[in-house]
Amino acid sequence: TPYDYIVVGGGPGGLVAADRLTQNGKNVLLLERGGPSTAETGGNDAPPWAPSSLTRFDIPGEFQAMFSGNTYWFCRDVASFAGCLIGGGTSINGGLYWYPTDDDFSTARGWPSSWTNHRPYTSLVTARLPSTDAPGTDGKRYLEQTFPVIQQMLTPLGYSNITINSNPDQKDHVYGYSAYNFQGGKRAGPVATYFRSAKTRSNFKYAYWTYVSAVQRNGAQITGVYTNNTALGPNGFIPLTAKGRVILSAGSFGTPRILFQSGIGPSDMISLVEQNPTAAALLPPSSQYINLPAGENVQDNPSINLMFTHPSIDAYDNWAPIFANPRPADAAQYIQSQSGVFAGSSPKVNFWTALGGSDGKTRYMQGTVRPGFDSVTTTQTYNASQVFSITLYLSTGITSRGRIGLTSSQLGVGILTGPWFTDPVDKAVLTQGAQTIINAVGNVPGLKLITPDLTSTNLNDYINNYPPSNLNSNHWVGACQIGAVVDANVKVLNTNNLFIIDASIIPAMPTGNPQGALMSAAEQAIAKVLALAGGP
Ligand code: 6FA
Ligand code: ABL
Repeated sequence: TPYDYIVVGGGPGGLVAADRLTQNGKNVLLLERGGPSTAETGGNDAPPWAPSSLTRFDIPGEFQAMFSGNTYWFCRDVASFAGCLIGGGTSINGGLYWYPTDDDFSTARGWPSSWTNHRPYTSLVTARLPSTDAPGTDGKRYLEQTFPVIQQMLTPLGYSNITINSNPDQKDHVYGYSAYNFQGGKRAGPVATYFRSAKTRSNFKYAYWTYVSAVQRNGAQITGVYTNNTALGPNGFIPLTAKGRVILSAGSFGTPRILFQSGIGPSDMISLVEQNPTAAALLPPSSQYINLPAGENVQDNPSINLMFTHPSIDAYDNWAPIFANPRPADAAQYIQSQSGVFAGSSPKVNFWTALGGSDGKTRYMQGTVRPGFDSVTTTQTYNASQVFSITLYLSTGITSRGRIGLTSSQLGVGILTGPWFTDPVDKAVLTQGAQTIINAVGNVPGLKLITPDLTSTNLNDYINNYPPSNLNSNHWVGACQIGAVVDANVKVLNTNNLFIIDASIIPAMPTGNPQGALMSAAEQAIAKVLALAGGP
């Protein structure tokens, strides 16, 4: 059967799009390469201590366990973390959720002027998915020992304590409890909101385990999608209706790959596709290639970790036993009432500040504070049960950009040019911001910085020697940015009916972890697609 709209990818971008399209009466097919996540989507991968209705994707406190074991939820053919299951990144991420700032959608950040009025769209998102900074059903916070420590550190620097999402535009010298997109003590996000309502409509169909390799295209006109799911059409080909449209929502790595395999993108990328016989067979004739900078000029926050100890901290056994052998009282409390430590993920406190650079530009620095650590490097003895980490991210205002794309004719995707610190001013500003935080250690009795170990190294060397892949924050934007790859209606340039709605259209790094800004952008994008004449 031909469809009016085929949405490729069930991450936050695709789920917002599919829900609004079906709400407006359109016939929609959503194709997701992965499988279920939370229990309501058919998932049953629960920790041994929990009933199958509480999967690892439902339980926020299982977040740190996403990085060990058989991590089948990450895309195997993406050389960076990317969620390959329904919900995309939102089914496996830390759940930090920030309402966007006005600046995030400003022309200064690369948005067309028709996009700067984001608030009505942000309100649509926050009405369906309000944030919470006390995620359990009992409204209490747990494992919050880092909060008073951070408070004592930052207050003398002039920071104030705010409810972060009550004041989205206040991002200078502020801190507060971490806010999440969880509901009722469980991971919620777009799956428990947009996907849930789309599924109630008869004009909505979706398929898991369906990998889209390319769109079929006759010049500017898309006529269908090529998939590996032969149950959906002969050889897995699914046609569009005459006025039909395809929306690519396969994420920052997945969407450019589909473009390349459809003969859209830089010539070096398409030539790798030509070298792969299976993929080459699906390309349009070379006279129909569309040269667009897909994958180029991407951004991701450069981030570094600082590790500390303080006698008041409970490092929560560094989250190691949470899947197999959690603290019994915490597990029991969570099963009984979806409250306690497991109702939240690892980040507990966030802060932001504005920093000036030698180029006269303002950049924002975000701090994310969590009990536990990734890797401590120190010559000092320290008490591992008292360690907490501050991840410092440089966000809005960063000037560095890089490139992602195909790494070989095997068509895996990854980072071609790291986007971190390509502009030395970004590095200098993050170093300056980190120094200010380190200088505040003395504000708190008993607080010790253990990494970087300043008895054996200095901050500049620590940052200069930081392994580039560890600077990765998983916050990729810009690969198919508005103005360069898509137009102001998110239509791929030089095509009639191919659209993109995912993080790749965002032209520059938003102020916080991006899923809130992305969902607002998706609401705005789908409204523009629906309003655009010529569609089904
Ligand atoms: N963002 C936040 O705001 N807060 C966080 O705490 C946070 N944490 C993390 C995190 O801990 C990790 C480990 C990662 C990887 C990301 C985090 N992010 C966080 C970033 C956030 O999750 C992403 O910015 C966000 O999910 C991006 O949304 P998109 O819609 O752009 O893309 P996704 O990758 O989420 O979804 C793409 C979907 O398409 C997936 O379901 C994938 O399986 C599917 N897909 C890909 N290629 C496909 C294909 N060829 N055919 C069919 N389906 C395909
Ligand atoms: C995010 O937005 C980042 O993308 C994640 O990298 C981050 O989680 C979460 N939010 C929570 O702040 C960290 C984990 O806490 C680390 O243990 C892990 O090593 C790191 O992600 C991997 O990038």
